[in-house]
Amino acid sequence: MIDQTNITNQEIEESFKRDGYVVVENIIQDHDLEPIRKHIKTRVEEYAHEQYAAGNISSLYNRESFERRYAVICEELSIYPRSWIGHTYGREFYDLYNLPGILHVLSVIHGPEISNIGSPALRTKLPGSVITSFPWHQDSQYVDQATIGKKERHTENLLMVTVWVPLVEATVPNGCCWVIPGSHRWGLLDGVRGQDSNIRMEENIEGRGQPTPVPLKPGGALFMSNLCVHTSKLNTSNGCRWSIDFRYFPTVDRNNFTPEQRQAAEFVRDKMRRGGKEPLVVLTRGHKPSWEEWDTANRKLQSNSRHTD
Ligand SMILES: O=C(O)CCC(=O)C(=O)O
Repeated sequence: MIDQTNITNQEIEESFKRDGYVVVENIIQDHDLEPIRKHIKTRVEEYAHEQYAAGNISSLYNRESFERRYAVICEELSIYPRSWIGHTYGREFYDLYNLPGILHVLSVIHGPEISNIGSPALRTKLPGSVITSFPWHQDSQYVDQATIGKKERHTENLLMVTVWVPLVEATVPNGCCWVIPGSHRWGLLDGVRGQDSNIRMEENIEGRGQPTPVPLKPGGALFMSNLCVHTSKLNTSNGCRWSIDFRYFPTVDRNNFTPEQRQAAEFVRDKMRRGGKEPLVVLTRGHKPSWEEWDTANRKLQSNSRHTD
């Protein structure tokens, strides 16, 4: 584990190349995570009111902590949602993708011209939730396989980086991430997306490397290659393990690609655009979009897709 206050760029680069991931602590100031926590609290508050008004829950649970409130509501509803109940777009997300500590590490491990894919995963990992105990996978498997049961391979030779950020302390009991160091050198492995939307590997991956937990305090971030094999196990605590992860890839028009890499980068960009999300250039020697410019591009994309529906 690396503390950015006393880490050299060389150590970051070497760890990422050797292990396929690097953990950097103390890279984000706590107040920089508050807008995302506030976004979650606001939606959970609304949700509590909706469910209470519908007579589905007996209390608003407004004295519960950030970790407990959503967990208690879902417990009473007897549900384990796989996905976040709110949206994941807005100024707070633009700011998150552009946090200076994160961009610094990305500039070291990735290089000068990269974009955020435009859509994060806000994780609501609830106590006892099996559906959010993601089986061992590589992120390329999720990016490449859109259709359940259909194996597709697009991004094996395109370096993408997942940044995983805890919003509460991530521990082994509450289901922190686990990685297999060096697994990014195994290529894109066979795995398939099941009916529950989760990808499952076709081999016993734990027998092939050294599963390693990555407990992490808020302020730290885990940077993983798209080929790093990782998982997160059951949350056996009584609180929700809130976290957010987001992905970066080489900007399509600003890199010297091989034809195969260009195709892969275009695949990622086009997939995001079809879903109404414009990738956001975060590191560049050229023009970097402001929030207003990115927002306008997203609105245009969404209005075009409404007109072609
Ligand atoms: O946050 C988790 O529990 C799993 C995250 C993950 O697998 C990913 O970011 O690809």
